[in-house]
Amino acid sequence: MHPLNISLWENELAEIRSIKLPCEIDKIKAACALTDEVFTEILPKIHVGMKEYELSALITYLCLNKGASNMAFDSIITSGNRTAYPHGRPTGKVMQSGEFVMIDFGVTLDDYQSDMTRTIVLGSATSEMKKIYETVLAAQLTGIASINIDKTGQEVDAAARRVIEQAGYGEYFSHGLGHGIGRGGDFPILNPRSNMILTNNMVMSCEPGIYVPNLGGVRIEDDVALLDSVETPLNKSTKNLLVIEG
Ligand SMILES: [Mn+2]
Repeated sequence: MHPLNISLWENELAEIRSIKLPCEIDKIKAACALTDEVFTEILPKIHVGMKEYELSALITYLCLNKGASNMAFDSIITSGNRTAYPHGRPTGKVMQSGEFVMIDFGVTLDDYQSDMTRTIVLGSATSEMKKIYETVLAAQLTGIASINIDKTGQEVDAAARRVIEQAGYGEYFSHGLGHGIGRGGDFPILNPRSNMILTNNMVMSCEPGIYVPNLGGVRIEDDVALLDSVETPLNKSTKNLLVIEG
Protein backbone atom coordinates (compact mmCIF):
# COMPACT_ATOMS: atom_id res chain seq x y z
CA MET A 1 0.00 0.00 0.00
CA HIS A 2 1.17 3.50 -0.73
CA PRO A 3 2.40 5.16 2.47
CA LEU A 4 0.23 8.17 1.89
CA ASN A 5 -3.25 6.76 1.43
CA ILE A 6 -5.73 9.59 1.34
CA SER A 7 -9.40 9.01 0.74
CA LEU A 8 -11.69 11.93 0.06
CA TRP A 9 -15.04 11.73 1.82
CA GLU A 10 -16.63 14.56 -0.10
CA ASN A 11 -19.62 12.53 -1.29
CA GLU A 12 -20.14 10.91 2.11
CA LEU A 13 -20.13 14.30 3.79
CA ALA A 14 -22.45 15.76 1.16
CA GLU A 15 -24.87 12.89 1.75
CA ILE A 16 -24.87 13.54 5.49
CA ARG A 17 -25.28 17.27 4.88
CA SER A 18 -28.28 16.65 2.60
CA ILE A 19 -30.39 15.79 5.66
CA LYS A 20 -30.99 19.06 7.40
CA LEU A 21 -31.43 19.77 11.11
CA PRO A 22 -34.58 21.68 12.11
CA CYS A 23 -32.48 24.80 12.77
CA GLU A 24 -31.03 24.56 9.26
CA ILE A 25 -34.49 24.24 7.73
CA ASP A 26 -35.55 27.34 9.67
CA LYS A 27 -32.65 29.28 8.15
CA ILE A 28 -33.53 28.14 4.62
CA LYS A 29 -37.15 29.19 5.29
CA ALA A 30 -35.93 32.64 6.34
CA ALA A 31 -33.83 32.94 3.16
CA CYS A 32 -36.87 31.94 1.08
CA ALA A 33 -39.08 34.47 2.89
CA LEU A 34 -36.59 37.24 2.10
CA THR A 35 -36.58 36.13 -1.55
CA ASP A 36 -40.39 36.28 -1.68
CA GLU A 37 -40.35 39.75 -0.11
CA VAL A 38 -37.89 41.08 -2.69
CA PHE A 39 -39.86 39.52 -5.56
CA THR A 40 -43.03 41.25 -4.33
CA GLU A 41 -41.21 44.58 -4.21
CA ILE A 42 -39.65 44.39 -7.67
CA LEU A 43 -42.86 43.48 -9.51
CA PRO A 44 -44.30 47.02 -9.65
CA LYS A 45 -40.90 48.36 -10.71
CA ILE A 46 -40.55 46.19 -13.84
CA HIS A 47 -41.46 48.08 -17.00
CA VAL A 48 -40.92 48.29 -20.74
CA GLY A 49 -37.62 50.07 -21.35
CA MET A 50 -35.93 48.68 -18.24
CA LYS A 51 -32.54 47.05 -18.79
CA GLU A 52 -31.86 43.53 -17.54
CA TYR A 53 -28.87 45.02 -15.67
CA GLU A 54 -31.14 47.51 -13.94
CA LEU A 55 -33.51 44.81 -12.66
CA SER A 56 -30.58 42.66 -11.54
CA ALA A 57 -29.01 45.59 -9.67
CA LEU A 58 -32.31 46.42 -7.99
CA ILE A 59 -32.74 42.83 -6.83
CA THR A 60 -29.21 42.74 -5.42
CA TYR A 61 -29.71 46.08 -3.67
CA LEU A 62 -32.98 44.99 -2.04
CA CYS A 63 -31.59 41.61 -0.94
CA LEU A 64 -28.51 43.12 0.71
CA ASN A 65 -30.49 46.00 2.16
CA LYS A 66 -32.84 43.50 3.84
CA GLY A 67 -29.99 41.64 5.51
CA ALA A 68 -28.66 39.07 3.05
CA SER A 69 -24.89 38.71 3.30
CA ASN A 70 -24.65 37.98 -0.41
CA MET A 71 -26.52 36.65 -3.40
CA ALA A 72 -26.48 32.83 -3.39
CA PHE A 73 -25.31 32.85 -7.03
CA ASP A 74 -25.12 35.27 -9.95
CA SER A 75 -28.74 36.24 -10.64
CA ILE A 76 -30.20 35.08 -13.94
CA ILE A 77 -32.17 38.01 -15.35
CA THR A 78 -33.07 37.70 -19.02
CA SER A 79 -35.80 38.96 -21.34
CA GLY A 80 -37.26 38.18 -24.75
CA ASN A 81 -35.28 35.73 -26.89
CA ARG A 82 -32.58 35.65 -24.22
CA THR A 83 -34.92 33.73 -21.88
CA ALA A 84 -34.17 30.74 -24.14
CA TYR A 85 -30.75 30.60 -22.43
CA PRO A 86 -31.41 28.58 -19.25
CA HIS A 87 -28.64 30.35 -17.34
CA GLY A 88 -28.24 33.67 -19.13
CA ARG A 89 -26.60 36.54 -17.27
CA PRO A 90 -28.17 40.00 -17.41
CA THR A 91 -27.08 42.38 -20.15
CA GLY A 92 -27.86 45.91 -21.28
CA LYS A 93 -30.80 44.58 -23.29
CA VAL A 94 -33.93 46.65 -22.88
CA MET A 95 -37.15 44.83 -21.97
CA GLN A 96 -39.95 45.15 -24.50
CA SER A 97 -43.67 44.57 -24.63
CA GLY A 98 -44.66 40.99 -25.47
CA GLU A 99 -41.55 39.46 -23.90
CA PHE A 100 -40.94 36.94 -21.17
CA VAL A 101 -38.75 38.15 -18.31
CA MET A 102 -36.98 35.39 -16.38
CA ILE A 103 -35.99 36.19 -12.81
CA ASP A 104 -33.88 33.56 -11.00
CA PHE A 105 -32.17 34.65 -7.81
CA GLY A 106 -31.43 33.57 -4.29
CA VAL A 107 -29.78 34.96 -1.19
CA THR A 108 -27.35 33.80 1.43
CA LEU A 109 -28.82 34.67 4.82
CA ASP A 110 -27.14 33.44 8.01
CA ASP A 111 -25.04 31.08 5.83
CA TYR A 112 -28.08 29.37 4.25
CA GLN A 113 -29.39 29.88 0.75
CA SER A 114 -32.58 30.25 -1.23
CA ASP A 115 -33.09 29.81 -4.98
CA MET A 116 -36.29 30.85 -6.74
CA THR A 117 -37.29 31.45 -10.35
CA ARG A 118 -40.36 33.19 -11.68
CA THR A 119 -41.03 34.08 -15.31
CA ILE A 120 -43.38 36.94 -16.08
CA VAL A 121 -44.70 38.57 -19.24
CA LEU A 122 -44.51 42.24 -20.18
CA GLY A 123 -47.50 43.64 -22.07
CA SER A 124 -49.28 40.58 -23.40
CA ALA A 125 -48.58 36.90 -24.04
CA THR A 126 -49.21 34.99 -27.26
CA SER A 127 -51.15 31.74 -27.08
CA GLU A 128 -47.89 29.79 -27.52
CA MET A 129 -46.27 31.70 -24.66
CA LYS A 130 -49.28 30.84 -22.49
CA LYS A 131 -49.09 27.19 -23.50
CA ILE A 132 -45.40 27.01 -22.63
CA TYR A 133 -46.05 28.69 -19.29
CA GLU A 134 -48.95 26.42 -18.35
CA THR A 135 -46.90 23.34 -19.35
CA VAL A 136 -43.96 24.35 -17.17
CA LEU A 137 -46.31 25.11 -14.29
CA ALA A 138 -48.03 21.72 -14.62
CA ALA A 139 -44.62 20.02 -14.71
CA GLN A 140 -43.47 21.95 -11.67
CA LEU A 141 -46.57 21.04 -9.65
CA THR A 142 -46.22 17.40 -10.73
CA GLY A 143 -42.55 17.43 -9.73
CA ILE A 144 -43.35 18.85 -6.30
CA ALA A 145 -46.12 16.29 -5.77
CA SER A 146 -43.63 13.53 -6.65
CA ILE A 147 -41.14 14.52 -3.96
CA ASN A 148 -41.56 11.93 -1.24
CA ILE A 149 -39.57 9.57 0.94
CA ASP A 150 -37.99 6.59 -0.83
CA LYS A 151 -38.36 8.21 -4.27
CA THR A 152 -35.15 8.50 -6.29
CA GLY A 153 -33.94 11.70 -7.90
CA GLN A 154 -34.57 10.22 -11.33
CA GLU A 155 -38.16 9.23 -10.49
CA VAL A 156 -39.03 12.78 -9.48
CA ASP A 157 -37.26 14.18 -12.54
CA ALA A 158 -39.14 11.73 -14.78
CA ALA A 159 -42.55 12.68 -13.37
CA ALA A 160 -42.05 16.35 -14.20
CA ARG A 161 -40.29 15.64 -17.50
CA ARG A 162 -43.18 13.46 -18.70
CA VAL A 163 -45.57 16.44 -18.51
CA ILE A 164 -43.27 18.50 -20.73
CA GLU A 165 -42.71 15.62 -23.15
CA GLN A 166 -46.42 14.97 -23.48
CA ALA A 167 -46.98 18.60 -24.41
CA GLY A 168 -44.41 18.20 -27.20
CA TYR A 169 -41.62 20.26 -25.63
CA GLY A 170 -39.41 17.42 -24.34
CA GLU A 171 -36.36 18.44 -26.38
CA TYR A 172 -36.51 21.94 -24.88
CA PHE A 173 -36.15 20.88 -21.23
CA SER A 174 -32.38 20.73 -21.34
CA HIS A 175 -31.33 20.40 -17.70
CA GLY A 176 -32.09 18.42 -14.56
CA LEU A 177 -35.16 19.09 -12.43
CA GLY A 178 -33.41 20.19 -9.27
CA HIS A 179 -30.63 20.15 -6.70
CA GLY A 180 -30.21 20.29 -2.96
CA ILE A 181 -30.62 23.58 -1.11
CA GLY A 182 -28.53 24.54 1.90
CA ARG A 183 -25.09 26.07 1.99
CA GLY A 184 -24.36 25.61 -1.73
CA GLY A 185 -23.58 22.51 -3.82
CA ASP A 186 -26.04 20.43 -1.81
CA PHE A 187 -27.54 17.01 -2.44
CA PRO A 188 -29.94 15.52 -3.43
CA ILE A 189 -29.75 15.88 -7.20
CA LEU A 190 -32.94 15.41 -9.22
CA ASN A 191 -32.04 14.48 -12.80
CA PRO A 192 -32.38 11.51 -15.20
CA ARG A 193 -29.22 9.85 -13.78
CA SER A 194 -29.72 10.39 -10.04
CA ASN A 195 -30.14 7.34 -7.84
CA MET A 196 -30.19 9.42 -4.68
CA ILE A 197 -33.03 8.35 -2.42
CA LEU A 198 -35.13 11.07 -0.86
CA THR A 199 -35.74 11.10 2.84
CA ASN A 200 -37.22 13.41 5.44
CA ASN A 201 -35.55 16.77 6.12
CA MET A 202 -33.98 17.08 2.69
CA VAL A 203 -34.50 20.40 0.90
CA MET A 204 -34.31 20.62 -2.87
CA SER A 205 -35.23 22.86 -5.77
CA CYS A 206 -37.91 21.87 -8.28
CA GLU A 207 -37.23 23.88 -11.43
CA PRO A 208 -38.45 22.55 -14.76
CA GLY A 209 -38.14 24.77 -17.82
CA ILE A 210 -38.85 24.97 -21.52
CA TYR A 211 -36.42 26.95 -23.67
CA VAL A 212 -37.35 27.48 -27.30
CA PRO A 213 -34.67 29.18 -29.43
CA ASN A 214 -35.78 32.47 -31.01
CA LEU A 215 -38.99 32.42 -28.97
CA GLY A 216 -38.05 32.36 -25.33
CA GLY A 217 -38.09 30.28 -22.23
CA VAL A 218 -39.95 29.74 -19.00
CA ARG A 219 -38.66 28.29 -15.76
CA ILE A 220 -40.56 28.09 -12.48
CA GLU A 221 -38.57 27.16 -9.39
CA ASP A 222 -39.38 26.63 -5.74
CA ASP A 223 -37.35 25.23 -2.89
CA VAL A 224 -39.17 22.25 -1.38
CA ALA A 225 -38.57 20.66 2.03
CA LEU A 226 -39.58 17.06 2.68
CA LEU A 227 -40.99 17.28 6.21
CA ASP A 228 -42.78 14.40 7.98
CA SER A 229 -43.19 12.76 4.55
CA VAL A 230 -44.97 15.83 3.17
CA GLU A 231 -43.49 17.87 0.30
CA THR A 232 -43.53 21.46 1.48
CA PRO A 233 -42.77 24.36 -0.90
CA LEU A 234 -40.97 27.09 1.03
CA ASN A 235 -41.58 29.91 -1.49
CA LYS A 236 -44.90 31.74 -1.39
CA SER A 237 -44.62 33.95 -4.50
CA THR A 238 -47.49 33.32 -6.90
CA LYS A 239 -46.97 30.98 -9.83
CA ASN A 240 -49.95 32.27 -11.81
CA LEU A 241 -48.80 33.85 -15.06
CA LEU A 242 -48.15 37.49 -14.22
CA VAL A 243 -48.67 39.89 -17.11
CA ILE A 244 -47.31 43.31 -16.27
CA GLU A 245 -48.72 46.23 -18.25
CA GLY A 246 -46.28 48.51 -20.06
MN1 LIG B 1 -31.74 26.30 -8.78
